Amino acid sequence: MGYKIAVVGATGNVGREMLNILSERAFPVDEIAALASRRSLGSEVSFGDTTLKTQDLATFDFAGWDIALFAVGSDATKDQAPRAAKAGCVVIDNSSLYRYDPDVPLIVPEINADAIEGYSKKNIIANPNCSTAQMVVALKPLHDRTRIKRVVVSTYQSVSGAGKDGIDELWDQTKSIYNPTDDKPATTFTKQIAFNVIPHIGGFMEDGSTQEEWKMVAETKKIVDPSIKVTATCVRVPVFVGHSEAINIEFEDFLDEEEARDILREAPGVMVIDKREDGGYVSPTECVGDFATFISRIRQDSTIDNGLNLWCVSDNLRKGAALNAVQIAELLGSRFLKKG
Ligand code: 11C
Repeated sequence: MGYKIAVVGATGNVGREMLNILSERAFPVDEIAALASRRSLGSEVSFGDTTLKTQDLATFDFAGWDIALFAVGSDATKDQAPRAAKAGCVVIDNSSLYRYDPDVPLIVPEINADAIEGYSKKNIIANPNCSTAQMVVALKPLHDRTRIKRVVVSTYQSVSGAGKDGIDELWDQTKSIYNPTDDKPATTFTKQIAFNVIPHIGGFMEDGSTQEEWKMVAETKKIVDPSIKVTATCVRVPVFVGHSEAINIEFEDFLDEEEARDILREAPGVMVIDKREDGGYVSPTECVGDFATFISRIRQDSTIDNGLNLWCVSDNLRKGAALNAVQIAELLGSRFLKKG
């Protein structure tokens, strides 16, 4: 006995991870549909030991399906998610389209599981941006101990955040550096990404910040606490998978680094790796394929009264996208949906 699950955008990086994670976590599935745009029709994707042929999203009938995990851009989501939701299928959406809608819960299950109660207003639940998801997993347990006033975060975001095109661009450009006759100019990113870093993710806002930076501010407020001030600088780095973040936190009261380490060790979804020796911290290549958000370099910031610094790394395709969506589906199933 299980659920009827549709994965929308099944051929993309996040869609494929959704299928992997549903299988790895033995999600109770009665029937599964891999949906894609017409462009990808006929291609096959793996679900555990089985192979699924993609079906056409535009004509798929969502009636009788329990949950649709959406991993397509905002335009396709705008066209198709309301149709699925109206047909009675609960949409868990990885795009940014509904995240700031007051009638749509924005959920990180370890942090604000109870907010899922409101899902039935639109039959849609939003999944946060990858850089926000891992940060709030680190912030919330500390905020519960001693309120956070302000966060200053700098991100080091992998190219997979920009999809398959981002991965291909880093790969092709890196090869072309060694073979200059095969020049690969930047098309997905605004400057060369191989052997470089780019302080620009998403479009520019009027105040000079980028959309990615704005998302980290707005989503942290919605998921954790609207009173927390966040300022972010988001940077693309030549890493294939795994976002890293240097986070500076100012608390209302003093929090000792040892106590912070103990709190984080006990926190759901967190793995602390923090030894003050060579290699006693996590880097992105080590977190690929893992479910955890890794925290290292926890230390007092002595330049302010109540400050801490930490380093936070996670697989952006997993906790930042597919894993969090599947965790939401698990939460929805355990609290609200009857197995078929
Ligand atoms: C990136 N964080 O790394 C973005 C990708 O709002 O879900 C995800 C964008 C989003 O480029």
